[in-house]
Amino acid sequence: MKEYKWWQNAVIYQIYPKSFQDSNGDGIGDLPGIIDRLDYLKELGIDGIWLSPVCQSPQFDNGYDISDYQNIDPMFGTMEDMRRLISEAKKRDIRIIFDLVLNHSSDQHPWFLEAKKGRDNPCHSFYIWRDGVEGQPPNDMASTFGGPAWEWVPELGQYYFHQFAPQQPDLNWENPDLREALYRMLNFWIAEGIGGFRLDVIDLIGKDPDQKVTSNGPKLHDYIKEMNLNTFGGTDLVTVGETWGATPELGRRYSNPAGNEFSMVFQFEHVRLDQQPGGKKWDLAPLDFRKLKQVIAKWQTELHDTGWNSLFWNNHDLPRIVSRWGNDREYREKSAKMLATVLYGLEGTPYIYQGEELGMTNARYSIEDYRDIELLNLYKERIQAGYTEQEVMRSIHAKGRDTARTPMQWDNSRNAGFTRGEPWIKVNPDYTEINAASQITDPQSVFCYYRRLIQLRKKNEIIRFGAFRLHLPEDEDLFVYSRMWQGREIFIACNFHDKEREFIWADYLSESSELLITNELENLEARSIKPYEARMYLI
Ligand code: ISL
Ligand code: CA
Repeated sequence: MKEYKWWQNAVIYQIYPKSFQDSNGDGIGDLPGIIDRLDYLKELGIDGIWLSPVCQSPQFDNGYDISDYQNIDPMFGTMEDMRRLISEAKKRDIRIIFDLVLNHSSDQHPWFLEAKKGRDNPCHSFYIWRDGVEGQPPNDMASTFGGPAWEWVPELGQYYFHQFAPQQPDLNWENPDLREALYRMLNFWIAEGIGGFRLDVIDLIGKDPDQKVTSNGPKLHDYIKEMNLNTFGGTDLVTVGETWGATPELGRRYSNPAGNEFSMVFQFEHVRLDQQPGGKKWDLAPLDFRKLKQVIAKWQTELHDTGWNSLFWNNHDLPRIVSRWGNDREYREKSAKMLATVLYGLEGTPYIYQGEELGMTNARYSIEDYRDIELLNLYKERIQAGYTEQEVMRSIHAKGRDTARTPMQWDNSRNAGFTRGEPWIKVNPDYTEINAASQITDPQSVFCYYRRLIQLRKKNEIIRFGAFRLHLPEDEDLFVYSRMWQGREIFIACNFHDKEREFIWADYLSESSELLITNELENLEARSIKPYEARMYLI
C-alpha cells in the first residue's frame, strides 16, 4: 500500500455560512445552524468543511473583509460556538478548515484605523501607501471590483492600495512585523484545533504595485515558506492556496510534498473557458469543450506525483455548474450527476460547494434582489458604459456570484427550511422541487449519487494514485479518460451534451469489466451513449 496523507483521501465540503442554516430567525446562517446540520454532512460522507470567513467583519464582501481575525462575528455566533463546532465536527471525523484572508484586511481593522492616524504610526506600514503624482494616483491600476486600486486619504495626503473594494486595503507583506502578527494569529487558530486553512488569494501577497505586479510577485514563495515554517509546517493540517494565476509549473511549486508550502492548490484555469479571449468573466462565450479536456488533462499529468490539485466545479464565486455547463431544465439531475462523475475519477481532492450535491441551480433574479458588491458594481459600470439592461442581466445570470449564494434548500417548507425569519437574500423559488429532504431518501437522487461517488473514491487506490490518460481529445461531446495503477484501470466515459452519440463500449471494456456507477436509469446500450450519460468502470 502506498502511503498517503489524510487529505489525499478526503472530500471537502464548502459552507458559505451566511446561506447555510439560520438558527435564531434573523435570516442569516450561523454556527449553531451548521452544528445542527453536521449529521447531514456526515451522511454525505465528507471529511472536512471549508468554512468561508466567520471572523468579525463589517461584511462589505461577506466576511472577506476581516476586522478582527481572532473573534467570531456576532452575526455568526460566539467563540464558544466555534469551539463547539470544532469539537462536534471532530466527533464525526470532520475537520474544520478555516478560511483566512491574508492579502487584505477590512478598513475597520484596528491596524488600518491606526495606520490612518499618521505616517509615523507603527501600523502605518502594515498597508501600502503612496503619495501620488501631482494629485493623481501613482499609476492606473484597477481594482477587481471596479474603479481604481488606489484610494485617497485626505488626512494623510496619501493613497492606499486595494486590489478589491476600497473597504479591503491590501496588507504590506514586506513588513516583517505584519508577517509576524499574522503568524501569531494562525498559531492561535491552530491551538484552537482547526484542521487546516484555505488561504484566500494567496498568490497576491507578494505584490509590487510600483511595478504593477499583483500575482506571483518576486518574494511570494519566500513569504509562503516563511509562513509554513512559523505556523502549520510539520503538522497534519491541510492547507489550500487559492491561486488564480497558477500555471502547472507554479502549482507544483505550491504543492510539492518537499516544497514546504501548501498541501494543494486551488486553481481556476478550467473554469475560465467560457469567456471571450482577453475579456472579463462577464464577456460571455460558449464553453470551449475541447480546451476544457485539454486543460484538465494537462493539470492531471503535470501534477501527478509532484503536486496535488483541488477538484471542483463550484465555489462561492462561481455560478452553479448544472446551470453553467449542464442542463438545468429537462436533464438537471442527469447532467448534475454526469458533471460529478467527470470530476470524481480524477486525481486530487474534491470539493463540494453547498447545494451542489442537490443539483441546485443559478438564482436568476432581478437586480434589486441581488446583494454582492462585485455584481452590483458591475451592473452600474456596464449600464453607464452603454450596455443594455438585457445584456448586463444576461452576464449576471450566467456568472454573478450571487447566483450560487442563495440559501441552502433543506426542505419544501417556507424559505426552504433555511430560516424562520426573512432571509438576507431570497431563496431560489425552485426549492419546492429541489431540496435535501426529498433527496436523502431517494436512491436515484443527485445527493445519493454524490454519496456513492465519495464512497467509491475512498476505497479505490486507482482513483487516488493512478496515472491519467485522455481518450478522444478531439471529440466535441464526449469526455473519456482512464486512470491506471499497478496494472489495473478505471475507465470513465461521459457525454457532455444532449445528443445521443454512437460509442462502441467494447472498444474499451473487457469481458470482466465491472460497472462501478452510472447515471443511466434505463438499459445501458452497447453501441451508444445517451444525452448526459456517464459511466465509470473497473476494467
Ligand atoms: O470571482 C472572481 C473573479 O472575477 C473574483 O470576484 C474573486 O474576487 C476572486 O476570485 C478572488 O476571490 C477571493 O477573494 C475575494 C473575495 O471576494 C472572494 O469571495 C474570495 O473567494 C476578496 O477577498
Ligand atoms: Ca442567524
